[in-house]
Amino acid sequence: MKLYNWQFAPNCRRVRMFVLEKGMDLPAMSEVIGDGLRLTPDFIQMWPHAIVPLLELDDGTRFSEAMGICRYFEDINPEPNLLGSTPVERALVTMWERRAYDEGIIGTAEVVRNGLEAFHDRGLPGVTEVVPQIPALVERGQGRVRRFYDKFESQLRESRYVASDRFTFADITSLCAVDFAIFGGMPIPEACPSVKRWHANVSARPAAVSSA
Ligand SMILES: N[C@@H](CCC(=O)N[C@@H](CS)C(=O)NCC(=O)O)C(=O)O
Repeated sequence: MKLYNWQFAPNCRRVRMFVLEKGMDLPAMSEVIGDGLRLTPDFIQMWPHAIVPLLELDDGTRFSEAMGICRYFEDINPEPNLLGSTPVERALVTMWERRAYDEGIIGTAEVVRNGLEAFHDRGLPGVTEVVPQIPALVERGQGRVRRFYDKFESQLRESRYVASDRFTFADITSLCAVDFAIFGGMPIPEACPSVKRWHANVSARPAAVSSA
């Protein structure tokens, strides 16, 4: 089994942290970022979807999408459960994990991909042709991340963890989202003390430290 990885990328960290929380060893990893923070030509030729994380099984089956990869790891190694152990908990984990991805990670991606010179002409991931940056998306992304922080503040005022009374994949994606937002110049606002408390708590987990 091989995990095609970009160490800095938040979506790859979602998978690395999930595997470590499972108590599994990380699969063999192949770093796919070359010059100028670009996927290497060899990787794109092998995987024209041009996106990581990508998992390759020993029989040659390949699949990307962090959620799909983590679902595979949960199925082959069910404990500790991270995707929900009842129909209701699974639905809640899916909902909060998706919100963290759509609002936190994608909101920050809008800011970074449309604002940083390193992503000039690469406004979208998973696309190999030129995609010009749209500067107006920086402000829109910042608004999205502000709403993400507000929504998670309300939730974490009521709950120790994001989706449940225990740690789940929703916390993993939320942590990756917050750390990516911090990198993108959007630290946790002072008005979000519950997010700060939760962030300090989950950041201290060994899997959080080792996956960073
Ligand atoms: N929906 C995908 C998103 C994956 C994604 O956006 N990956 C980024 C890194 S975080 C990527 O492959 N970027 C390639 C590039 O920028 O060329 C998932 O959840 O795994």
